[in-house]
Order: sequence, then structure tokens, then C-alpha cells
Amino acid sequence: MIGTATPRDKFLAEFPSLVEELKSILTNYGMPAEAVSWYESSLQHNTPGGKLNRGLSVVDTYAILKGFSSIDELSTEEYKKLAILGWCIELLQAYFLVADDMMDQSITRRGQPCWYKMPNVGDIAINDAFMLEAAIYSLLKNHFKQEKYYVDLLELFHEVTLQTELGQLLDLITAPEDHIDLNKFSLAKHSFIVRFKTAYYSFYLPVALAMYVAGITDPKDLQQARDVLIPLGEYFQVQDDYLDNFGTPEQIGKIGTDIQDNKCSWLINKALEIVTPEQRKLLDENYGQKDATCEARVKKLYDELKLGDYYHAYEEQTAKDITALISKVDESRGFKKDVLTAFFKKVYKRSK
Ligand code: DMA
Ligand code: MG
Ligand code: MG
Ligand code: MG
Repeated sequence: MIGTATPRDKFLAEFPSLVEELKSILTNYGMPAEAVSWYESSLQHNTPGGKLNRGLSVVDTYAILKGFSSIDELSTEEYKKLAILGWCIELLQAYFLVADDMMDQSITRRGQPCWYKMPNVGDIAINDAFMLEAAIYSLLKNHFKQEKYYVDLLELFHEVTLQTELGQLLDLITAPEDHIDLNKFSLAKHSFIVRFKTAYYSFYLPVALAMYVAGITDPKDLQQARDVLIPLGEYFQVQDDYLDNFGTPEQIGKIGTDIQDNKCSWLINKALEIVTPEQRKLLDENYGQKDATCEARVKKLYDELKLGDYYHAYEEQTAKDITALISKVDESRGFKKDVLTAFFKKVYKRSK
């Protein structure tokens, strides 16, 4: 029923026609039906099915910038444009996640097997990841080529893609599998990694895209958005690190791998700050080992250290800091604090 459709349903309803549009690009190249069908499976498995927060935020941000009280005030044509940009972020996310799950050797994602773990997929997932990224630029060309901000959109996607890849690079080389050295970690290094691997594409990108469409593009306003959204994205990845250990697979749709993967997670960094020498020895011997017994020892120590309490204190302090940052935003050129408050509310105290 249209009357009771949620914003998520409305956004999801735009996806099938984008899949058809993307398939038709392959068909027009004369690709065999088998390949078109493979591409469709990859798009369907990897793109919808998450929380869709990033995609939905493009639409929400635009509505707030326009002074609308609900997304229903957008015209049909306006809604479609914003939703396509939202789906472009979800495709970018799909591209990163397919690769991330291979690199992190994860098992499940969004309550299903990771794409590379699906029957007959395996390493073909590498090429599928590239094709998910390529889909972004096909959609942008088809729907935005006529807009004066087309090049801005392209540059923005290219820049945040590089930033994310830089974050992923640091995430991976800080977590070598064969050489465990917890001295390489620090909360400062963690902050740098997560701002790059998560905050730019998940938080700055959706807002910046909506700003370009709304025509609110003074560099000072883009900077104001970035100054709040990057710390907010850092907080979001700290939540992800917390949930990797303290969330259940049913809750988060994935099985945590950070301890076995030797990741420079917020939890290990907090633990390293407060451990006794004996506890440090336990971490040196068990962190980063591909072994469930070693992992269980680390998890038990995390409980004994009451890392959950430290996390909740961090969360309260961060909420105050971000609220203070938002209150300082200058709205004189048309940017709106509500964009930032709305985004903050979506992630504050999240449990999935
Ligand atoms: C997420 O890092 C970053 C990107 C760019 C996918 P992660 O490996 O902690 O994510 P997840 O916990 O979802 O695998
Ligand atoms: Mg991962
Ligand atoms: Mg990762
Ligand atoms: Mg994680």
C-alpha cells in the first residue's frame, strides 16, 4: 500500500529499474544472457539488503536543505534523481564490501554468505566488485550528464573512493597476518584509519551529493559539513568495532573477525591502554591468531576489562562533542544544522 510505504520501501522501489538499465548496457554490448544474469545476481546479492542509511541520507539531506518537512514534498522527478545518487553510494558500498570481505576473510554479511563465499563465485568476486563500481559511472552518465554539477559529482566519487582505499590500505598493512606486533597500534592510528576507510564515503559523501543537487556548494559549507561528518563517521566505525565483538551475528548480520584478523580495532587499542603486564602478555600471545581458542581468551579478557563500559563512556562523550560541533555551524549561506542532527540521530546508540 502506497499510503503506508516507509522511506526505505520507497527507496527500494527505485532499484529494479536501475538493475534493468544496468543490464541493458551489457545486452547492448552483445554480452551473452549468462553474463547478464551473473551481473544481475551480483547486483541483487550485494546492493540492497543492508540498512541503506547512506542512500536514504542523500534524499533526507536534500529535503532538509530545501526546507521540506518530509521527503514526500519532493516531486517524482526530483525524488528519482536523489534516489539514483543514493543508489550510487549503495553501489560504492557494495563494491567496497565485496572486496573487504575477501580481504578480511569474512563469512557472512547482512545475514547471508559473503558474495565470494557463494557457490561458483570465489575469486570472480574481484571482477564483480569492479563492475559494481563501474555501475556508478554508468548511472551518473545516464542521469546527470546534462547537469552543471556533473563534473563535481564525478570528482567527489573519485576522491572519496581514493580516500576509502587509502584507509583500507592502512587497515590491512597495520594488521599483517604473520607478524603480530601490538606496538604498531594506537588510538591516533585508529582514528586516521577509520576516518579514511569509513567516514568520507559513509558520511561526507551522502551530504555533499545532496548539497550539489540543492546548489548549496560554497566551499565553506562543504567544509562545515566535513568538519562534523568526519568525526561522526569515526564514531560510527568505533561502533562497528565494538559490535564486531559485543554484537551478536543475528543483530549485526555478520560474524566478527577483528581479533583473528589482527585488526587495529578501537577495542584492542582501549585494552592496550589499561592492561596489566600479565594481561598484555595474554594479548601478545593470543591476538591475531587464526584460532578460535585464542580468540576466546581475548574475548574473555575484553569482558574482564569491562571494555563495554569504556565504550559507553566514549559514546556519551562523543555525543556531547558532536552536538557542540553542530551548534557552531553557520547557516547564513543556506546550509542547515538539521542535516547533521538528522544524521547523528540515525547512528547514536545503534546496535546493528
Ligand atoms: C569497513 O571496515 C570499511 C569498508 C570500506 C568496507 P570493516 O572491515 O570493519 O567492515 P565490516 O565490519 O563491515 O567488515
Ligand atoms: Mg570487514
Ligand atoms: Mg575491513
Ligand atoms: Mg568491522
